Parts: sequence; structure tokens; C-alpha cells
Amino acid sequence: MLTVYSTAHRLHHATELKDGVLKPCFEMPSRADTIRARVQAVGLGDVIAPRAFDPSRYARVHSERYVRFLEQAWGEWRELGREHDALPLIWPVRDLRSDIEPEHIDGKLGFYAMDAGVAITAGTWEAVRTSADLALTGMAVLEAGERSAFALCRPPGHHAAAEYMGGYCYLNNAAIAAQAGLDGGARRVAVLDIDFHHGNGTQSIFYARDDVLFVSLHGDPKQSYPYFLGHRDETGAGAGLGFNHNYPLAHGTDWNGYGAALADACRRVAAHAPDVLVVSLGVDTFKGDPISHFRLESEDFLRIGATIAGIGCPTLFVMEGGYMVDDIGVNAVNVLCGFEG
Ligand code: SP5
Ligand code: ZN
Repeated sequence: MLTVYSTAHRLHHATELKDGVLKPCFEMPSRADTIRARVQAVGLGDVIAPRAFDPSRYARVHSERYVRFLEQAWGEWRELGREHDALPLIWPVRDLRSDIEPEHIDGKLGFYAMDAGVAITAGTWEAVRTSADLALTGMAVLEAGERSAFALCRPPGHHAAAEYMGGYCYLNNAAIAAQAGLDGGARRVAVLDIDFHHGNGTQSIFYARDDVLFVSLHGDPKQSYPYFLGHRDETGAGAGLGFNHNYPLAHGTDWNGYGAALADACRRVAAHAPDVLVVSLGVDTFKGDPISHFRLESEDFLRIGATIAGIGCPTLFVMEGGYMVDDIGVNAVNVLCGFEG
């Protein structure tokens, strides 16, 4: 399996608000480099560089003004003489106006963010756009006839929706790749999201559509981030009714509960008969993850890969979360090795 990777991710290393204190993000550069090292240690296959795509490709699933905001935010922040990470401080909740884009950068940050886990720094845009290009390159690899590919994306993407960032995510790499698959001729695409956290952004982007099936296994939002989406009764809207399926699982879920839910999820994906499958690959379901609450063992990730392979569809793996850095390489690459059989 080819891996698409770039060192550009290292340009993004930010801080987040954690338990009331600003700290370095759990989503840190060593994550991607640990996974890359494991890819090479097991001889998974060649590691290739991404092609550069035009930002108009990102605007197939994001709004143009949101992509422009991401590109320009750091410059606007710096114009005010600020040097630390750009972070939102106010959000347009419920009865506040969310239909007018503010001009001031402090207003814009809140307008385009769902939380305080998405700081913008000097290198963020370059890292973010390269991460999306990794996913687009991975989709191009499938279109060229490969059965699978691994986009080693960082920053991750699945919390980012058409017009907002959140949860370490800026551009939705998996959604951008899924849309590129359709634009390249696929009639049906499925996104299977196995990150511990619900992929609220991907769900939101495709919620009213029947050409992209979204299926997600995650910590129950009653107990787990992102709290405000990911319940079982969210099954799609309009033409998309029946094309969204959530499997909220309790804290402490181990392979017993997880394997059964995954088998059911994969049956649903196979029934959609997708021309291409995008897997949002998070390994924060691991028992030792510092911010998540499932109990999967490293060997369970081999089983996940084998179960996904059973769908029998060209598959693009897009890296999402996973914060137990020492084990993230083994766990992520176990999914890929399990897939290859
Ligand atoms: C891509 C991805 O995995 N994003 C996750 C973002 C989660 N951000 C907030 C997590 C807060 C968890 N707090 C629980 C603390 C447990 N000690
Ligand atoms: Zn996650």
C-alpha cells in the first residue's frame, strides 16, 4: 500500500485550552512522524509526496469564504501586532446572529470555529492545505487503479464542516477526498469513520445527500466530545435520509462491543455498494489514549483492518486522531496491515 506523506505538517504545532489552561495540543507533530517511521519499519510500501492542488478543490465541500479565512487569518492576526496563537474567544451560539461574517479577526475566529482546539499559527495554512492535498493525492492513486492508499494527514479533518473548524481540524480531508472521488467519476462513495470522536464535520457536509454514505462509530456524545452531534437518531435529511448512520458507544467499550458494531457498520457500507470507500482512521480508540475512553488493544486494530477489507472495495485511509504517541504508529499501521491480510 502506498503512503502519501509530507514534512509540511511540522509547520503546525499549536496550543489548546485544556482543563482551563493553555497547553501544547495533544495533536502534535511527533504523531505523524511516528506513524511514518512504522510504515517504513514494517515495509508497508513506498512513501510518496503529495501533488499540489488548487484550493478550489477544497471549496467543493467548504465555502469559499471559509477557505479564504483559513488562508488569511494569521496575517490579519499579525496585523494587530499579536504574536501568540490565534484562538477564538466568542461564539455565535443560538440566538446570536450567525448570518453576517464579522470583519474583525476576533469575530471571524469565533464565527468559523466550534471550539478552542483549533489555534491558527504562522505555519497552519501551509500544513492544512498540504494535509488536504495528501488526501486528494491518495484518491488519485486509487483512480490510477490501486486497491488502497494511506493519506498520512496531519492536521486531521473530520470535525471540520463546510464553514467551521474544530477539534484540531481545519479542512475536512476525508470529505474533500470523497468529493474528489465523485468528481472523478465514482457514482457512490462511503465514508467509514472509526476515530473515537464523532465525525461531525463529515456528517454535516453530506447529511442531505444520497451519493455519500456516512457511517461512524464513536464515543456516545452524551459523554464524549463533540457532545452536540453523533446521536443514533441522526439518519440523514431529505434525499440523504437513510444515508447517515451513527453507532454511539459507551465509555469503556472493548473489542466485544466494538467488533460487533464495526461488523454491522461494514455490512451497511457494503449494502451501499460504493465505488470507493474513504476510512477516517483514528486510533484514539486505543486503551491508553489520553483524551478518549475506549479500550481497544493493539491487536484489535489488525481485526479492524481485516473487517474493512471484507467490504471488498477500493479504500483510501485518511489519518485522523490518536494521541498515545508511543503506540500510534503500531496501531495505525496495524489497521493497514490487517486490511492487506
Ligand atoms: C481529530 C480528533 O481526534 N479530535 C479530537 C478533539 C478533542 N478535543 C477535546 C477533547 C476533550 C477531552 N477531554 C477529556 C479529558 C479526559 N481526561
Ligand atoms: Zn478523535
